[in-house]
Amino acid sequence: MNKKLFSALFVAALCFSCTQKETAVAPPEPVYPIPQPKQVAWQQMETYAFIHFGLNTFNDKEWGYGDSDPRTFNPVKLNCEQWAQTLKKAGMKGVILSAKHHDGFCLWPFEGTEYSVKNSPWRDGKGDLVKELSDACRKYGLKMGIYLSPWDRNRADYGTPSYVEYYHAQWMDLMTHYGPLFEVWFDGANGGDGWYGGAKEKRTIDRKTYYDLPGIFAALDSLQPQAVIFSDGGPGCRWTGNERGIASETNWSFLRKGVVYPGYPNADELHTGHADGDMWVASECDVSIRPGWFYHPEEDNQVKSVEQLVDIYYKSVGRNATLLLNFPVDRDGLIHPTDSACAVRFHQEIERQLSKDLLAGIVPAVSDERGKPYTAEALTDGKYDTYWATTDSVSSAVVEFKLPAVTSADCLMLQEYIPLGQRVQSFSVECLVDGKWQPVDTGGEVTTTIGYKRLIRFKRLLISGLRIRLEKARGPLCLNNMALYDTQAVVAIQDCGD
Ligand code: FUL
Repeated sequence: MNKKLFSALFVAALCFSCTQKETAVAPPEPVYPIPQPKQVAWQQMETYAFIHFGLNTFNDKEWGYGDSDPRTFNPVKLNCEQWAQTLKKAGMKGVILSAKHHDGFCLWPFEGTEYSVKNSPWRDGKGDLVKELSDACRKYGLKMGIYLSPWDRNRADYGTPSYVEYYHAQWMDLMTHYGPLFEVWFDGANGGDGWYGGAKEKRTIDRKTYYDLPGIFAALDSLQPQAVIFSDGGPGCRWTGNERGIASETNWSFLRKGVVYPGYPNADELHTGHADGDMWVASECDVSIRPGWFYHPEEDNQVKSVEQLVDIYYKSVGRNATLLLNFPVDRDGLIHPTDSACAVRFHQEIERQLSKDLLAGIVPAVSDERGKPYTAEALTDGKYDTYWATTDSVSSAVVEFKLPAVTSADCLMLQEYIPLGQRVQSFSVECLVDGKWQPVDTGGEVTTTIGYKRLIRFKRLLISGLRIRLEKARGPLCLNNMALYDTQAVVAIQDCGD
């Protein structure tokens, strides 16, 4: 390049960056607590699967006592690729396997115990289910997670320090041999009666201290830094307080430090989160596609319908939580065809209902705007990382959309830009119907928090405008996306029984 051309380009670049400086304003300050980037990535997964499988499957149990014979574990057609393909088709982004449930039976050949797949007829005792599933996940692009029950009703030393060493060693093994884990699950149900090496007694432990969870969490942080740690109280994500897959309408992604521990008795607090919490611990909704977590043939006709699953989706993902949907793998070692059909059709139905965003590309009028690049355009540009924000002193605003034509609508989607915190405490929605603004009928669903995502279903209306009043927030507003749908625009997917 000749010198003249170089200096001309240099001056042009300088001028461009000066203009940028003049027009771009500073981003809003975060409002704490805020999520770690891995917690944002985890929430963006939205739906992922649970698999409960083990000796319970073959012995018709939910909570095995710890004495079922390992020789009864024989899933002759087991095929993790069938699981992965099904889950992929059902829109799941990952899968968490019960590597060991309360009965203590290990689905991988852990060297610290004889109570594992190595003493079963499956693959002549040479199988490793954790490996087979992690290979299938890699092949089909699913993330892998592990559930490892702290409570172990098989171990003779449960309740003593040596069991804690054993439990830590199990985690070390799982952390170091099966690739990256996106989530690790610490169940709150623990302690009580069990076989315990033949003692057959009740053992209680101090849930707060016995397992030395901080020690395991530290190892996880260094060996699996991307893994989000689930327990009743986090630190990565928290139980939503029920096993029905339903999050609270008011759902804060915060907990107060040092309050909640595994087995915490106050489920209501877990349900709403602590509005004044100082830790980011978003809620996860776990629910089984059947009544039980494990497979029972008599539940073959009790698989949740597409309609029930869709409702669960709106009440979990649509209320600032993730959905962890459980599949009880059957005695052949496969996801049962009914479960598979219902889950796939559920996903197709959600895709159908939320396929056409009626606000795409429409720039709303806003009562306040921070300045470039935090302008109203960002709300409907379909990008996650661009957002509209208000000026520092403003924590309420009105966002108004004019629609190009009268259209029917019945569902609104709102997203706060959570990397900067969760802020909105209250909002309301109005529609322009026959030239008059009227509040939408949400059927009683309260419009308080938004968080990562809120889906508000309302009575279907023919509308020409939409107004969202963001009434109260913990700081200036930062929202990255808004969308509007007519979920009944196209004929619904048939239910799985049809
Ligand atoms: C509970 C357990 O006791 C159930 O068996 C199941 O594993 C569920 C996901 O968590 O606490």
